[in-house]
Amino acid sequence: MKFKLSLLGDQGVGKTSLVRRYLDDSFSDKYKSTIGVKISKKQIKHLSQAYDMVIWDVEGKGGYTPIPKQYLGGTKLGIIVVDFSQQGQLDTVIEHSERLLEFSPDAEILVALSKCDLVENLDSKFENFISKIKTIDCEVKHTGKTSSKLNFGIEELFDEAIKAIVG
Ligand SMILES: Nc1nc2c(ncn2[C@@H]2O[C@H](COP(=O)(O)OP(=O)(O)OP(=O)(O)O)[C@@H](O)[C@H]2O)c(=O)[nH]1
Ligand SMILES: [Mg+2]
Repeated sequence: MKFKLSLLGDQGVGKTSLVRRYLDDSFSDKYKSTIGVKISKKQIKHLSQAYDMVIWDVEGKGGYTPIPKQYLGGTKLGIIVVDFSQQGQLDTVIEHSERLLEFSPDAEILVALSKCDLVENLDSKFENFISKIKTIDCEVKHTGKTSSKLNFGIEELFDEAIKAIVG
């Protein structure tokens, strides 16, 4: 089975870094903004079934700036990346989920809280975020703490993503 996974979120939140860590276990402190979209593929196995995951790493856009329909259309899994070291995280989730669901109404949504290595009192902030996210309209299947820099939470996040569509 082949499916499309899209990463979306504001500029510079760490979408490309998540993909790079997941696909080739590397990280760079240098920031090179994605222009348009970068598509990668990964074959995965889940419960002895093989899947072709096509990852769309979409350029960061905030503030309801339009994103071409073909970037987000046909998405089975949407990972909304939120920089957890910055403010305004809940609004970001709402904004990007609305944008995704407009083009892919059946997409499952996950939230990746990125750059958690920079966050003090991470656990209490996480609890707080989880209680707030339950109050928003769209259904979020999973929210994970991640750091591409220190390499935590990423494998788990993609595992949860796959579980969200195959059970
Ligand atoms: N400390 C820390 N920095 C990170 C982490 N992930 C990414 N960064 C840094 O954040 C900057 C932006 O990372 P990118 O992965 O390029 O962000 P992006 O969301 O793909 O950006 P656009 O393509 O412009 O939308 C880079 O300088 C990264 O090194 C992280 O987990 N921790
Ligand atoms: Mg990028």
